Amino acid sequence: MGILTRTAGLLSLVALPIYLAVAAPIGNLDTEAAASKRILELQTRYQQNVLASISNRTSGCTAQNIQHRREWYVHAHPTLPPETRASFISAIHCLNELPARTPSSVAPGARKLYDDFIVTHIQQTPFVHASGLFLPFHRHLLHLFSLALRDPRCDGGGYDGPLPYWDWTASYTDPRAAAVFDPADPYSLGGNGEFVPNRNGTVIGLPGGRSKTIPAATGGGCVQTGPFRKGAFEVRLGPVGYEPRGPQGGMGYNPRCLTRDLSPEFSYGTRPSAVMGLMDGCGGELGCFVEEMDAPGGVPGGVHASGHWQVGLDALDVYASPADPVFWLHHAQVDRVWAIWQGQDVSGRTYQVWGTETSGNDPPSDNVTLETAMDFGVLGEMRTIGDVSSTVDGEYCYLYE
Ligand SMILES: *[C@@H]1O[C@H](CO)[C@@H](O)[C@H](O)[C@H]1NC(C)=O
Ligand SMILES: *[C@@H]1O[C@H](CO)[C@@H](O)[C@H](O)[C@H]1NC(C)=O
Ligand SMILES: *[C@@H]1O[C@H](CO)[C@@H](O)[C@H](O)[C@H]1NC(C)=O
Ligand SMILES: [Cu+2]
Repeated sequence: MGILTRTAGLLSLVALPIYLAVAAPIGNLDTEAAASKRILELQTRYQQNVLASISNRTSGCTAQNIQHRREWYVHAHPTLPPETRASFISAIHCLNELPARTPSSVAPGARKLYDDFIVTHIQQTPFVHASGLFLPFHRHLLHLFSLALRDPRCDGGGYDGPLPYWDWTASYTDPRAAAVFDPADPYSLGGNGEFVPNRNGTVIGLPGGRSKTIPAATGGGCVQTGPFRKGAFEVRLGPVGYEPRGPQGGMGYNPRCLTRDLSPEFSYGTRPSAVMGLMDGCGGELGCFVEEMDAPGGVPGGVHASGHWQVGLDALDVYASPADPVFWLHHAQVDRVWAIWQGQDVSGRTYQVWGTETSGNDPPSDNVTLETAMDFGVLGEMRTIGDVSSTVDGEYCYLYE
């Protein structure tokens, strides 16, 4: 976070055109363009390898019935048509209306089915971030969410399509330019939070008792546009990971608007070359891959945290971040990067494990194995790491494109 990026933040406050505001920190456009191209090459190889590995199957997950998870909306990539995005958004609204299954003794603030996902994420945070459970846990959480979106009680039977992802490498120069946050598109996830001048930074608590101040960026208040704007979408649980915390440790009833604070400083952490640093820099070593991916955000920083931090506020809360629906698209992209990495060497990488059972290994815990179980609370049965390692061998059947 050097002088250059801070300059970009100041420029953006005076509302210069986006390309000017972000010109300073980009560094090397050619490097990033080359890295983007290389990611697509690795994705093609992953697709070929995974499809080859299932080419002889006549039942289960086959090349014919595999689901294709696509990007939300980027001009150069396969895109989701507006009616698909509308259906996805409307199913999220539906989950935010259906009753919660979480007992009020566990989380008095959990009122709606959407809250069940936030509760499980809050409860599991001490185990599933900066640990050997990070990627496996979130892969299954996404799957459970995609199943929940098909609730027959929702209009039109909910959303039964593949989960979309947000390719944050495409908008690394400024998340305000990302299609997912396009305030003018009624089928985006809505724009920035309202700009609040003179805000203090957000002090976030990280697992293991550490904390970090995230400087105020370009928003800071309620989301004003799109389907999750103030008045159209309610957040109830949290905050847990920053002040002022919600009642009862963030599990109490705290109805409020969704907030965002899009940051062109932290989006630099999700530039294409950061992904290539994982892919090329770590080779076939899962430990390197996970540690780099899940490192704190910023520059340099891990792509996972930088994805959260560039959205800010609700999405920044390590515990309650599923409160912002962009969580699902961000984590699908994290899962995509893992899947592409696994797919470079299907037999050598798919069932690798690394790390321990606690965040930052605090308190010290055992190394995980393929038999290590993960708890999803009211959302579903336990799963082991081995159950969720492959996107085509177990209960999943999807390919990223
Ligand atoms: C598919 O079947 C062919 C012919 O039996 C065999 O040579 C090939 O190794 C099989 N591929 C896989 C991935 O099992
Ligand atoms: C910012 O922090 C300072 C020092 O803690 C405090 O006095 C001030 O009221 C805060 N400002 C806002 C807008 O919260
Ligand atoms: C866990 O794995 C690390 C290497 O990945 C090893 O150094 C350590 O001894 C292992 N711990 C236990 C308790 O097996
Ligand atoms: Cu998480």
